[in-house]
Amino acid sequence: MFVGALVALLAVTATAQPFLPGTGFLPLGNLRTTDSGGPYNISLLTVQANEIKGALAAKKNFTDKDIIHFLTNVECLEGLFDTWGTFGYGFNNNLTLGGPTPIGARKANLSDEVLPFMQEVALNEQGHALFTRQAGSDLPCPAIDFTGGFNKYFGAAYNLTGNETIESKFGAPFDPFANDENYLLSVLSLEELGATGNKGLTGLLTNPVLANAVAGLATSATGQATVQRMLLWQRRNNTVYPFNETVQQVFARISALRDSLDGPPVDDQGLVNTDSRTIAVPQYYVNMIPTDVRGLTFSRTPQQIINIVTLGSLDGKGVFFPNGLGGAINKPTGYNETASGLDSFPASGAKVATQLSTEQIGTIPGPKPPANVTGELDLTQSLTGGKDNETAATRGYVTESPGSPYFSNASQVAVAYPLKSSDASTPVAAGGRRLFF
Ligand SMILES: *[C@@H]1O[C@H](CO)[C@@H](O)[C@H](O)[C@H]1NC(C)=O
Ligand SMILES: *[C@@H]1O[C@H](CO)[C@@H](O)[C@H](O)[C@H]1NC(C)=O
Ligand SMILES: *[C@@H]1O[C@H](CO)[C@@H](O)[C@H](O)[C@H]1NC(C)=O
Ligand SMILES: *[C@@H]1O[C@H](CO)[C@@H](O)[C@H](O)[C@H]1NC(C)=O
Ligand SMILES: *[C@@H]1O[C@H](CO)[C@@H](O)[C@H](O)[C@H]1NC(C)=O
Ligand SMILES: *[C@@H]1O[C@H](CO)[C@@H](O)[C@H](O)[C@H]1NC(C)=O
Ligand SMILES: *[C@@H]1O[C@H](CO)[C@@H](O)[C@H](O)[C@H]1NC(C)=O
Ligand SMILES: *[C@@H]1O[C@H](CO)[C@@H](O)[C@H](O)[C@H]1NC(C)=O
Ligand SMILES: *[C@@H]1O[C@H](CO)[C@@H](O)[C@H](O)[C@H]1NC(C)=O
Ligand SMILES: *[C@@H]1O[C@H](CO)[C@@H](O)[C@H](O)[C@H]1NC(C)=O
Ligand SMILES: *[C@@H]1O[C@H](CO)[C@@H](O)[C@H](O)[C@H]1NC(C)=O
Ligand SMILES: CC(=O)N[C@H]1CO[C@H](CO)[C@@H](O)[C@@H]1O
Repeated sequence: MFVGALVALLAVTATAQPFLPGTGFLPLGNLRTTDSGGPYNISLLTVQANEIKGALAAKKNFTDKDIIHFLTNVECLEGLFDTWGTFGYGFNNNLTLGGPTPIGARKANLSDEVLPFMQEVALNEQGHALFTRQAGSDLPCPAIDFTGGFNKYFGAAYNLTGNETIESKFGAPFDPFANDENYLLSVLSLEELGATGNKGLTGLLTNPVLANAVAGLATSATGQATVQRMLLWQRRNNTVYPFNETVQQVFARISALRDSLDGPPVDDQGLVNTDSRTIAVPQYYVNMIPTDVRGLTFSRTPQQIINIVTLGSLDGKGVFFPNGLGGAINKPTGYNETASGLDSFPASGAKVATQLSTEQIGTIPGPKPPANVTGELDLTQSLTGGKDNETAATRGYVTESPGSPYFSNASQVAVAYPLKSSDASTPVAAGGRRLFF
């Protein structure tokens, strides 16, 4: 029966071209397997455990179809912004299914150094929207506002309150299409919501075919974001109009804003690591791939994403989505608020401020060149739990007993090829250093 179902599934999949929006959903539980190799000790994977707990709470009784519908909203936002900015036009009607042209949509003023990369990103994003259609989403793209959206979003990153706008504060509105810097900052602001949000969905989709596809969305978005970070890094000292701050400073504000809107976890990161506690690279190292201390990318729940793109709007409307998101997953609130851990985020449903405020991020120190050997030693010390003084050596999430090893020595992993040591007495292992933890 299982084999029969699989063959039938493959046959349907292989002949399902062209797709018919609104069809093609698979029954729940297809191809589920169980694993008898465990139990596994995941007690050290606190970041991942919290992400999954929060995500399961967020999933409630939403179906795979609801998740695919949610993805239509965010892939329309990203894909339309990238396609308009790069090519000067939007999706064809098979992708929008009648959704309107976003407010403020136009071709961006991009240099030849940036344009080819953004073309690749835009075409990838169109593909992502196509995936949601082929997976059965029949929701039209929602109403989207690029002009108001980016002005409110960047305004919030500058902590503008009340009637204050970017125009009233800085003398001109923010134009996301104005030049390489403004466009890249805007694209990356959204890209990493896709990267983290899509990853967060992979463990929640009941159907593994859909989960596999959404893992592809997440890895693709992460790759795109890394290219964008690199392009921004190369322009990090350029002044951003109208803020009169550098690219690096403006992006640090965006990162702090996103982190303040996604609840307790400290996950969002700037172009340089300025928070030594929670990240795989030492302080002031370049940070093209934001990860936890294990080098694993982060996840966000749909509700966290909605809280970010609507700046904590309780009804899920405003900023980029003037009429809200289509489908059942359309509010920042709505999951079990009595469960423990991150499950309760956001407790009140409102904008949640956490560890990194825009005030704290304030002035960004200039990037220091990577200090090779020092950093390597810091990493070694932190992984083995030695010399933990809550600076570069303090990573991980156990803070109650500073100084004690956070990592056990239950396992080991090779993390790097040996670097030349400035200290002649420090032995360097051949063929990769094995760190015990
Ligand atoms: C839209 O889809 C229909 C059928 O699914 C197809 O015939 C048509 O060529 C598509 N249009 C475009 C512009 O891709
Ligand atoms: C489950 O779904 C139904 C129908 O959509 C809804 O009325 C109900 O409130 C949901 N229950 C929970 C706990 O989310
Ligand atoms: C915002 O502007 C409106 C009218 O333009 C005014 O009534 C209101 O008092 C202003 N609010 C603040 C906080 O300045
Ligand atoms: C396009 O961007 C370049 C480089 O930033 C700038 O010099 C030029 O003024 C911009 N053109 C327009 C029309 O905005
Ligand atoms: C921009 O900031 C610099 C200092 O960082 C300052 O010297 C300059 O006057 C500012 N320019 C404008 C137009 O405000
Ligand atoms: C919320 O979670 C708590 C703890 O896991 C559970 O006891 C309670 O039944 C849940 N409530 C709902 C409405 O699912
Ligand atoms: C934002 O501005 C308000 C006053 O308008 C101030 O009280 C608050 O501390 C500021 N927050 C940050 C994070 O800068
Ligand atoms: C940016 O400025 C720093 C000094 O603050 C300098 O070391 C670096 O070379 C500059 N990088 C670029 C790409 O302009
Ligand atoms: C923390 O430990 C590192 C490595 O031992 C050392 O270089 C640094 O000075 C220490 N910082 C503080 C504030 O103790
Ligand atoms: C799981 O690993 C943690 C940390 O290494 C250890 O303290 C704990 O005893 C382990 N649990 C089991 C059941 O092995
Ligand atoms: C492993 O951990 C145990 C208990 O924490 C400790 O006694 C032992 O020395 C450690 N072994 C190594 C190789 O670090
Ligand atoms: C490329 C680089 O950063 N090299 C540095 C490695 O570390 C030594 C000692 O701190 C420095 O002298 C090098 O400049």
